[in-house]
Amino acid sequence: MAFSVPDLPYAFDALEPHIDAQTMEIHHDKHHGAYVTNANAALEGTQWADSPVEEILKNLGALPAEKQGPVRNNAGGHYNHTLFWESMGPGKGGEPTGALADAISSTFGSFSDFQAQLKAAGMGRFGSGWAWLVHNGSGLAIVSTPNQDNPISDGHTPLLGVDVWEHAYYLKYQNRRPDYIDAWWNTVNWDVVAGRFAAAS
Ligand code: MN3
Repeated sequence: MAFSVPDLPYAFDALEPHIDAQTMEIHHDKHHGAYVTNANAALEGTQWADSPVEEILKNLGALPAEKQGPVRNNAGGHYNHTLFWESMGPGKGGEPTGALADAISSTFGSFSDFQAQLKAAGMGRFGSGWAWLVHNGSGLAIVSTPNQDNPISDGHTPLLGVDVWEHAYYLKYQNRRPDYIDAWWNTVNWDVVAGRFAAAS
């Protein structure tokens, strides 16, 4: 079945004032919409047309050479944004609890050290891309990917990602990517992230 853009699990303005409604609407309807349209066009008529997106991204090298670029970018964009919308919510933020909190502290030193390192990964991504908290098979790690690449293609399990493409923040924050990342923490749904961590552990 062809991919479709999932409905946002909250209203466009639900993440105000941290992420503005106009950015959310354009980002979800136009940007995510285009990734879905282009991914479906690239996969149509191939043996991968009905495959789960995770399966496709884990096996990009198995695709026909001329499909690899378009699928990497557009199926990647679909996967990344679906995960991104689900990782946020109104009235969220704060800090994780339980096993995820313990793992973050033991891996990065403290929650604030973790926040600083993820922010640095997002700031250090030149141009467009993402910064991620992943489970790498043995524990937690922070990675960054260009464009719409996803750590799943490197064998890692993404737990949380922050979109640092300018389209994610430019209307409200202009060139101030650090301010956007600082505000984005107030939207993180740690229950969802903890669920991914439990499934990956
Ligand atoms: Mn985006």
